[in-house]
Amino acid sequence: MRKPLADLAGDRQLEQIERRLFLRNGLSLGALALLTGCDITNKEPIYQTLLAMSRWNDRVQAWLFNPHRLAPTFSESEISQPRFNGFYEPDKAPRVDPATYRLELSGLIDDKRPWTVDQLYALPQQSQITRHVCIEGWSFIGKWTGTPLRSFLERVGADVTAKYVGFKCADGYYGSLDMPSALHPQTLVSVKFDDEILPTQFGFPMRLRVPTKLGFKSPKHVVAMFVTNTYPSGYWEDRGYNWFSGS
Ligand SMILES: Nc1nc2c(c(=O)[nH]1)N[C@H]1C(S)=C(S)[C@@H](COP(=O)(O)O)O[C@H]1N2
Ligand SMILES: [Mo]
Repeated sequence: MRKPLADLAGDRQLEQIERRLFLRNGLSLGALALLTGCDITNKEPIYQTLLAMSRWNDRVQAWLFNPHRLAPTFSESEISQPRFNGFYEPDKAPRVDPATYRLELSGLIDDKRPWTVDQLYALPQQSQITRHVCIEGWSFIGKWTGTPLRSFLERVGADVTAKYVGFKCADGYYGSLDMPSALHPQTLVSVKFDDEILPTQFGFPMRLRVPTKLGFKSPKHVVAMFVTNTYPSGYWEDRGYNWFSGS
């Protein structure tokens, strides 16, 4: 079989381009994931490019995958204008009542008692300033505060040898993470944005923040969390996006 063009370009050269693009601009990861969603069926020259891109995406992900590798962090002065995204207009973001809100736990978790907003706020918190990258091709740098998902999972006695952590949201959105990503030190159960209680549009009362992955992997308005060995998929994954989508 003939080698694809990407191989002819030489692995080293490709690796350098990969590295440069990724380091220069987190958007390349989103752009790549988007490209790989394309149905490559014809033999146009673009086919070779897309094929290379698709291999490239997998390779970037494999290269990036390291449970100890940290997403870049930034300083307060680098914080930029936030941007809303959802599968609806911003004014349709769900209004969760903090008085009746409960985070429901299920699956491979010992202590399944639901959590109130106040209980979530009482958890030890840490802040991080990271870049949020949407697959649509935009990003911003923001500050999120909360407790590491790892500590939360340990506290409720989750089986951290299980494969997945799944999330259900107040707006019907849903998503999931592989356990190593869930246990990554920067994966936060976030209750604040920009030092304030999470605004409605940005996920009140609790959202995940997963800076090692594309934005759609960070569910907002989380109302249920479960640990499972059965692949839970996600809203955008069911519409063709790559599940791993990050490092
Ligand atoms: N509940 C819920 N979570 C969601 C979404 C959504 O539509 N509903 N959109 C995802 C996508 S595609 C992105 S880019 C981010 C947007 O988060 P932001 O509004 O804080 O920028 O949330 C993700 N989490
Ligand atoms: Mo997104």
